[in-house]
Amino acid sequence: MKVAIVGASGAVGQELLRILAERNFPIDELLLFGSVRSAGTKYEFRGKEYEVKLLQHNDDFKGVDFAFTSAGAGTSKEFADTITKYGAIMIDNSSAFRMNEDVPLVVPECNAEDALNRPRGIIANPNCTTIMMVVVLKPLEQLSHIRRIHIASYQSASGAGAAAMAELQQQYKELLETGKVETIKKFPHQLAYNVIPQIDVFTDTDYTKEEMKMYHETRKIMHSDVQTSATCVRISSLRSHSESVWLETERPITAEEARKVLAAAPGVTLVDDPQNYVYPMPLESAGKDDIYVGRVRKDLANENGLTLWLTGDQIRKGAALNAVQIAEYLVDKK
Ligand code: 11C
Repeated sequence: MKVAIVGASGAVGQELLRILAERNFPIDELLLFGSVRSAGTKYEFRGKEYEVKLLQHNDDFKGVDFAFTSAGAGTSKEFADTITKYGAIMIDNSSAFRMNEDVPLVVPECNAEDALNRPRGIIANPNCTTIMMVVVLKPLEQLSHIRRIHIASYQSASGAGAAAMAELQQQYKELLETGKVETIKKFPHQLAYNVIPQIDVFTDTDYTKEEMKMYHETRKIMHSDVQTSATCVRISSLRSHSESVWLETERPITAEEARKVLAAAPGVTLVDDPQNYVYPMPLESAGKDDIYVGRVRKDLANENGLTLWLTGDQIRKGAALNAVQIAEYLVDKK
């Protein structure tokens, strides 16, 4: 396979390199692309050094089988035709095409087969908070249709990229050294020792774009009429997002039933022994592949309700790993 990574120097690009190596993805030729800033940087992959080339409108994508793109929605929109012109399958981590009817939005544990119908040669990777949640919802949907979901998310700095992670660390350093935070660029407020109830910009529904992504993307991936109301919050953990999820099903399902299907579900690890202080936490799911779920219990406020807590590494399953799993599915289908 000839594989390209667009946005190779970013947090997701770097994770893609690690995951492709770890999972032994069949690569004969690897091309790395980036902006003017990262062009010329060298990265090692399976013992060989690769230099990042400047992404341009030319024939660099000729012969490429899979192009993983993670350089923002603007770049994806601008370069989609250049990337797919010679038949490369573009697996796009940005929000550029997620809701387009002619672009499938795929989480392999939920709707892998949607990846087979891609008229534009583009497959979209969902937003991380959505990916993590639908992996857990899918086995529950098989027990009974999920009608409604309420979510409070607790999202790490990693969701805003490598520079945002560095900014959070810098803020703690500045607090220690001077007692005051000087560096606030990537977040609307100081994040160190704080909680910010805003991720992305506000829309005319008074929900943020991040919250609206959870509404629309969940319906598209699950082929469902489910209604979702989310409050997405940035917290000062470094890596790995968490979500508190309340869901309402058509028939009431018990916590025991839910635990049983979750324990058997692909991509999910059940960590649910609260009496012994055992539940998912972002520090423990950071760097791991699965979505960790626990605190499964009946919702006291809704007789058809169930509530649970989940954590997952936003850079891995929330982005790079999900993209690689889509490519693996397509390689298997060839
Ligand atoms: C965050 N979920 O945590 C966002 C990052 O649509 O792919 C991913 C944004 C996206 O800030």
